[in-house]
Amino acid sequence: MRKVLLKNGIIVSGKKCYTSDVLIEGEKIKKVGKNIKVTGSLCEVVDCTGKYIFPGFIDGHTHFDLSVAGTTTIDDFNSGTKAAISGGTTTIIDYGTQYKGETLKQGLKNWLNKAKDGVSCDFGVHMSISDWNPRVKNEVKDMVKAGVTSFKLYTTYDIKLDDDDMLAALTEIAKCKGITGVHCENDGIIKDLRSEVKGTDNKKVISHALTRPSVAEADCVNRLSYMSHITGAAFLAVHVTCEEALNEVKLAKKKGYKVYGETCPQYLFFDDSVYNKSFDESSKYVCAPPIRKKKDIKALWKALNDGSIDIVSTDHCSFTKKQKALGKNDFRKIPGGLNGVEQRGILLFDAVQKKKISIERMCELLSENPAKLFGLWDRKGFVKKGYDADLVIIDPKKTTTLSLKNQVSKSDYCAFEGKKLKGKIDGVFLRGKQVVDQNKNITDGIGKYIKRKVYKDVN
Ligand code: DUC
Ligand code: ZN
Repeated sequence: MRKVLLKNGIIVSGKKCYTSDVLIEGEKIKKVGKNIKVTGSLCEVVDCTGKYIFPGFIDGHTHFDLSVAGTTTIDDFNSGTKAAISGGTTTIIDYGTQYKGETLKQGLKNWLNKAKDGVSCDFGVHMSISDWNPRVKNEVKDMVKAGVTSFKLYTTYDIKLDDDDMLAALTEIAKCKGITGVHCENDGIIKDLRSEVKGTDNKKVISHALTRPSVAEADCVNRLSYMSHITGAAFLAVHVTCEEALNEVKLAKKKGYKVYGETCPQYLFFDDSVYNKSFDESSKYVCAPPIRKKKDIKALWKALNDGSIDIVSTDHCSFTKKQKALGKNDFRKIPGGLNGVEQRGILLFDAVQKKKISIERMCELLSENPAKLFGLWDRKGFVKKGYDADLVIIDPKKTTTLSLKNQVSKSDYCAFEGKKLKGKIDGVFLRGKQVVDQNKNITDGIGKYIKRKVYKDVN
C-alpha cells in the first residue's frame, strides 16, 4: 500500500502542539510518533521541520450552486470544493434545501446531484427544512440514516417556519439525536424596516445593515435557545455576528442548554464601514446578517477565546460583481453572501501569529469542534491513528497575500483583497493523497460524500 511519511512536523491538536512524524498508509493515518522508521523504498518522505501539521479543516457552512435573489451562486460544487481544498479545507458541509412541496428525500437527491461533476474535497449535506408536514416528520429519521445528521431552519426568508412548525421540527430532530442550525433574524422586524426604506436610501448599501439590526438577530437566538431547551434539541446559532446575539448564546450555555455558536471570517475581519463606499465596493460585502460594528468584532474575538463561539465556518456564498449589481437601484435586490472558503484557514493562522487566539484554539474552531458537532468525530478532525489522513501543512515562516490573482473561487473579486498574512499553506492531503502542493497546484476530483454520525458535545 502507498505510504507517505511526514517527518518532524509540529502536530496541532486542541490540547497541545508537539513535534512528531506522521505515517500515512493508503487513506488513513497509520502512526503518529517520533522517529518512525519505514522499511522498503515505496514510501514518500516529506520533511516538515518547523512546519505545523493540522487536521484538515472542516467548513460546516457553505452554499454552492444555490439560488439567491433570482440568481445562482457563482461557485458550484466543482469550483467551490476546489477553492476549499486549496485553503486546507478537506471537508465541507453544504446547506441542502427542501423547497416547498418537496420531500426531504427529494431535497437530498437534488443536492447530491449538484456534486455529480466531481468534487475536490469530501463533503456532507445538512438539510434545510422549509415545509413541515407529517410526511416530512417521518423522514427525519431517514435523513439521519443517510448520514444527514444536521438540519437547518430559518426564521426569515420565504423558507422560514412558524413557531409551531419550528417546535415540532426541533422535537423530531431531537428524538433522532440530530443538531439544528438556525438562521436567526426576526422576520417581522426586518420586513417592517425594509418596507419603510424609500427614495435615495434605496440606492444606499448601508440601508442593508440598518434594516437588519443586531436586535433582530439577538431576539431569535434568545427564542431558539428556549425552544431548543423545551424540546431537548441541540441548537447551533449559525453566523453569530454581534455582541447582543453573543450574550444570548452565553446565557443559554450558562444555563446548561445544548446551545452552540458559529461565526464567520467576514464578521471577524470587517466592520460596517464596508457599506459606506461606492456601490460596487460596498455591495461585495452584503450578506445576511450584515457585517456589524467594531465593538461586535471585539466581542466576537473574545468569544472565540472564552468558548462562547464553538466553530468558525465561512457561509461561502459567492457572486460576481455583475450579480451584485442586480441591486444597483434597490439594495434589497443585492444577492447576499461573499467568498471565504479558501481564505478561512490562513486568516485564522495569521490571527494565531498575532496572538489573537492560540493555535490549539484554532484547531478546535476549524477542525475538532466541527468534527464533533457535525458527526465526523470518528474519522476526521484529529491527527490520530486510524483517522482519515486529511492534513494541512502550514509554514509559519512564509507569507500569503490574499488576492483575486491567486483565488480559486470563480468569483471575480476577493473580499479579503490585499491582506498580507503570516503563514502559507504548503501542502494539503485528502485521505492520504497530496492534493495541494507548495505552489498551489491542485489535484481535483477525488472528494466524496461522507455519511455522518450524530453530533457529540464539544467539551
Ligand atoms: N445569508 C447570506 O448572506 N447568503 C446566503 C444565505 C444567508 O443566510
Ligand atoms: Zn448561510
